[in-house]
Amino acid sequence: MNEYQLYIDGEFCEASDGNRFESTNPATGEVWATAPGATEADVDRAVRAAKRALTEGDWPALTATQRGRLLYRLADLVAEAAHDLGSIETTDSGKLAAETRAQSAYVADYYRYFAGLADKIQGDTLPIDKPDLHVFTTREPVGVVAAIVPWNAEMFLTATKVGPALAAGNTVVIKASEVAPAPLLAFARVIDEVGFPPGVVNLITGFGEPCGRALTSHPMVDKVAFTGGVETARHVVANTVHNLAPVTLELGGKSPILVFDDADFEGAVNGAIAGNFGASGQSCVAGSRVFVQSGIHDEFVAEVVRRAEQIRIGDPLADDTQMGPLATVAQRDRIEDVVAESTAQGATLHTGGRRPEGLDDGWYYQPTVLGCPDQDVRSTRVELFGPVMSVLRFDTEDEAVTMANDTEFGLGAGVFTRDVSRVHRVSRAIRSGIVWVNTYRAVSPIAPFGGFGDSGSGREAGMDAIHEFTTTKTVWINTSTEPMANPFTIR
Ligand code: TXE
Repeated sequence: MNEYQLYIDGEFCEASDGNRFESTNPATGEVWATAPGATEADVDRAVRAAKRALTEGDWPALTATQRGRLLYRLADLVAEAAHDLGSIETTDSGKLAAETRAQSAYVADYYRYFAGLADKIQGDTLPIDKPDLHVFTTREPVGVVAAIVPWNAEMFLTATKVGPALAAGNTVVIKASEVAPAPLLAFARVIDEVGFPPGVVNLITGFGEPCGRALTSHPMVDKVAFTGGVETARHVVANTVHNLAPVTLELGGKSPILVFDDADFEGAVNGAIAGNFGASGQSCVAGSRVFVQSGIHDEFVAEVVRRAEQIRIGDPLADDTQMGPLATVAQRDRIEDVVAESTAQGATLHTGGRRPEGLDDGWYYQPTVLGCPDQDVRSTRVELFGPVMSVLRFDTEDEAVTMANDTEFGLGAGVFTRDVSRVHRVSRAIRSGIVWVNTYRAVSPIAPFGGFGDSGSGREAGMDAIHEFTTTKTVWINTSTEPMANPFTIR
């Protein structure tokens, strides 16, 4: 059994009430680790440590370049630990080791990108409309950041918050998901090795109640960066009524992939496969509504089904596995319910829709392709967070765009076509934070990431992320040789 600890104020510790909860390996259904569930008192201690570190001690005295150096060191240590951190993430969340290890290694590039930005965060000098005044702005850290991270890409979703937050001089309390707390609690050892002043980075875990609630409503929290589901986001936003902290929300979606008759067929099939079955479909940018133009619709469905049926499902730690289990049994139960409801509503089950044979211990589900007559079918409406592709037919470009935009979400979109004018028309018309053309699921530290509508607000990555974690200070300096005028003397 692996026993993890919280990391508060530079020390590893247990929860104040001594309680621990169990974490299950989704590939086997067996408990493999335990973690302390942070209490309100633990949350309070972590936030106070972060508050102290923000204004006292070594952290606020560092130059921006020195902060950047610490982030470079973090990047190097993450790169060294990538294989082990990836294995822990796979064991705890069921996500494929090939993905978690590669993602942990790429996470180092996120820290490097933000390390480089640390001393490039600058304000403006203003050509002010008054004599004898010199006015300039600086970008200041917002303060104590609460970073709430789900289980589906933990190292990555932590880097997109912690990288820009630290580069800008903030301090952070990271809350790891109770579904898979181990990777981030293991990451605390890497944080400890970097040598940040105590309290700059704190790592806790626990359930929404009390841990998530206590953290997001804490009066000393100045900013909340949240990735998770829409319903939880509503609680988070409601909690911030207590501290009025601005909130960045990254909430997943029901992203469309539009495949036109003139598309490169192989590329479009690969886009749909990657968008739906990569990470067992447990990806916020899953392209789970695939719209295919009539001319190639039947051929496309046949090929996608053939490819889905070839996917090797199994132990996510094994090198030759292509798809692992779902992260929780509740997740699989819900997918089964929605697929059953969708077929009852008239969807055709082209393939999948069942648990794979011989993998009874873990929470596995077959790659599934549903042919949907319209978007009244439930699988086209709700985020399933599983390997379920809903395919719909369209005739005209306008029809495709209208159908693609018929959703509350707006995170990603894929467009597959060879027509360059259509590329511009369609990517302009689609309401989503990201559009991929003839590719899908690409991310980079350099490119802003985030959504429209119920997919969230604010942007992670790129220079935009720095703006999310800084606030403007305006400095007015009287340069006159005369003292400031008496406000009650009328001239
Ligand atoms: O996420 P939750 P869950 C979607 C996906 C999935 C659904 C539910 O559709 O099926 O959300 O997943 C913490 N105050 N996404 O239940 O509940 C919680 O402890 C503060 C999309 O796993 O949103 C965890 O650390 N925090 C997605 C985090 O919120 C609270 C990724 C996320 O958990 C809280 C994951 C509270 N009151 C799920 N209650 C994406 N955008 O990629 C819970 N939490």
